[in-house]
Amino acid sequence: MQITKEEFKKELEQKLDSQFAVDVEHASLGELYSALSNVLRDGYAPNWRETRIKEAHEGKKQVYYFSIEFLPGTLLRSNLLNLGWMDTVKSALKDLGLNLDDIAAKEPDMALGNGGLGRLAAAFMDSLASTGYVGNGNGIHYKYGLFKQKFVNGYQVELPNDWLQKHNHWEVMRDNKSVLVHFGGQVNLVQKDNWMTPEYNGGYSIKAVPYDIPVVGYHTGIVNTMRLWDAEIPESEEINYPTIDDRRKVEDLTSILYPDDSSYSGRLLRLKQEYFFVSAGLQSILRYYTKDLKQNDMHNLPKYVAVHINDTHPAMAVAELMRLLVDEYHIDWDEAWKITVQVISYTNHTIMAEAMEKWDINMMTQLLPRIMQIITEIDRRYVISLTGKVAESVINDTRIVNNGNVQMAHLAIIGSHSVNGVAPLHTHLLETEVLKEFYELYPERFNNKTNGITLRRWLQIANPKLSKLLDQTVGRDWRTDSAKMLLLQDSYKNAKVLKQINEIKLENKEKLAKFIKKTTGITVDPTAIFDVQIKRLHAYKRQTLKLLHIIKLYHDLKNGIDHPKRVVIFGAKAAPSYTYAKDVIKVINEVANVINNDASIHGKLKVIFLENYDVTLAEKIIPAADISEQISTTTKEASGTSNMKLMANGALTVATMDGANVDIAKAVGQDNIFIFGLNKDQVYDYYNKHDYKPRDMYNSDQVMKETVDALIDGSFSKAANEGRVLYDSFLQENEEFLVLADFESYLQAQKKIEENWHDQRSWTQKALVNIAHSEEFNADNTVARYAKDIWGLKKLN
Ligand code: 26M
Repeated sequence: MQITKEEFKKELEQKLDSQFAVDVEHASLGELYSALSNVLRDGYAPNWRETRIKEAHEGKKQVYYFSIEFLPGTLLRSNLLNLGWMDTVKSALKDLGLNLDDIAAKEPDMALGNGGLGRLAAAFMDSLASTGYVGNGNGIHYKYGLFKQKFVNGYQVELPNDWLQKHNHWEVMRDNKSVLVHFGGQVNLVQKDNWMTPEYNGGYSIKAVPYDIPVVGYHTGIVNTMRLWDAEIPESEEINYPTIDDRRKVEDLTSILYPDDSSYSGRLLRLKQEYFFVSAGLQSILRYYTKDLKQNDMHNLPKYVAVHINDTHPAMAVAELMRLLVDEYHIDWDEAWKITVQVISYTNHTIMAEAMEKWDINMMTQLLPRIMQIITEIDRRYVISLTGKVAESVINDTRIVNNGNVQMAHLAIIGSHSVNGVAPLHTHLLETEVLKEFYELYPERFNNKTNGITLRRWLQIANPKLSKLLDQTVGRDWRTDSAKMLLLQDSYKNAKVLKQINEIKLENKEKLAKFIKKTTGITVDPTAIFDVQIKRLHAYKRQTLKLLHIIKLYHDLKNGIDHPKRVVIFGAKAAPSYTYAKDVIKVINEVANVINNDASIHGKLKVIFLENYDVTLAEKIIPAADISEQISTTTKEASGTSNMKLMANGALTVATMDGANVDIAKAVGQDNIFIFGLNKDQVYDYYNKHDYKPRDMYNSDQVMKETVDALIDGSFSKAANEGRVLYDSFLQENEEFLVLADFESYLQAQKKIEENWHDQRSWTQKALVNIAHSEEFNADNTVARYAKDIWGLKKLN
């Protein structure tokens, strides 16, 4: 539905009046946000209703994307953009003396995810709706999102993120679509009507209540649904929960998002969360299939439904779908198994062993007795099917139930028809190293789907000026057909375009500089190199390598060796229980303090660690970046996605040949990226031969020694203990992340960056090539490949 400026103004005034009894002039920004979002809701509501009717009517296959995390950030501007209202509303607000950005800043960031995995899920939602597919999200309606990060004396402090406190203006609670999820008790199988039927003794049910959040497609008229489940006490059981404390125990189930993205915790509540949203989601799918689509033959389920599991967190979907088919719909086991495997597909997001989920059998038996029975049966049949055909060791390594644990990745692989990695190198490592034995058993299941990003958010919304320049140089079509962005290369030698790219970058840097001043009090020079590393804090991502580079630069400057002016900007949250990552934060903050306050270096180097990195902050930082730091230990970063966002905004990448950096290098060519460090074979050589001796490197390299020693020689005395922890970690024999092994090579790459910086014209040309080729990482295309190769979807008419 389109709207004129005058219509919009009238609607806004009416909403302000009816909701708050104020006029535009007296409305607060919060009131304006609320009224504006309500006008917008009225705008897309008909599309949302019609999409549902169309779906049911056309009966096309739909994908359900199961993810324990969705990280959409804020939705006001993306809904405005996708509905086609952005320009009209911006200009109408301007007429009223208002600014959209000020109003949009009132929206709480919907941070229901940790990082890459959750953000990818949100990007896929947007891309499905924007390219014409019916795709549904299925997840958890967490009361508290990912913690808010503050620094106190340089230490990370975590505060609750009460994003719902101010009400989520987009969601609709649909009580009539609630389902019950059963936990605990005992199960006996009894013969009933010729069928082994489970009889439950004891246990309890929790009511799963869906909150539906619209996913507005870009100029498609499609509005899909992201369904997030909340836990409540079933009305019939209120009597069993007489106290507030009792009630709280139920509500706790969906209360917090686990803030760890790199190691599994084995906690009972997490297991409950996983089963809760999986069971609720599958029940609601089957209800739709039978009631709305009026299908009665479960054998046709794979023609209508694809269930995708985002990492192993929803892997219980395999067992739960089996339970529903066998116990509730009385489908024979073998038939049910075929259906299940055809319906389910799985994405792996990590090769880090400590992140592989496993659940204790006893815990699972107590919480989910029927699910544990089913998993045991799947495992038993799996073992039988391979006995005598492959080596016993292969069976033992790949079976689901082993050493008192349920291996969730094994359940996911055995129960899916498709297993994909998220970048070619990552998929290759899955096939040849991490999941080698599975790859030999099921080669046809493995495939790669390189990650992508939402260019709508990271260009159109975050960088409107660069977007406009693209309009002027390649035409507006790039906004729907990103391949058109490649045409920007025709302007490679166009002085005017190069100048505009430069000016836009400078304006974005000025804006960020103001933000930095406001939030940290520190003055930074917008003409300096803005060198950016933004991602979760993790040893393998090596914020520590950046830190060593900073210390090296500082030493040089103090010794009269000149460097171009540089502002290093970090954004990173550490998992609250990850002490090493927290030590890194403390050290960076104290190093920053010393450097930022050392007048003797004349402001040539500034180090800014911005608090509370989230999607909202990313939108401020990314358009202002000159350098994108992608410096993980080769083989460890499955893909990375900040690398893609930063290149799209014209930052040049300094990177190891890891994850999707490999593909970025291929896309832009060696001249337009700064590659350094060990390659995958060299890394695996160290791992296999156990002969990485960082202390020898340190002893034989004076520069390295001086740099690393600064961590313990009193230079940064406020982080003496934490500095020692880092120092020891770097020098440990066979240190897993090979920090010092890449030190020299990293310095070389940074030297090259400085040389290039002096030639501004050639720098901007490189930026231009990066912007043009970022189209290769458009999530719309990623989703198109999932839709075709894995899910078998057709677009809505
Ligand atoms: C698991 C159990 C308990 C608590 C938390 C978790 C958990 C949550 C998130 C584990 C891993 C989680 O995320 C991993 C992740 O974000 N991986 C990243 O996925 C991106 C999208 O594919 C990739 O680009 C990154 O390289 C990869 O690190």
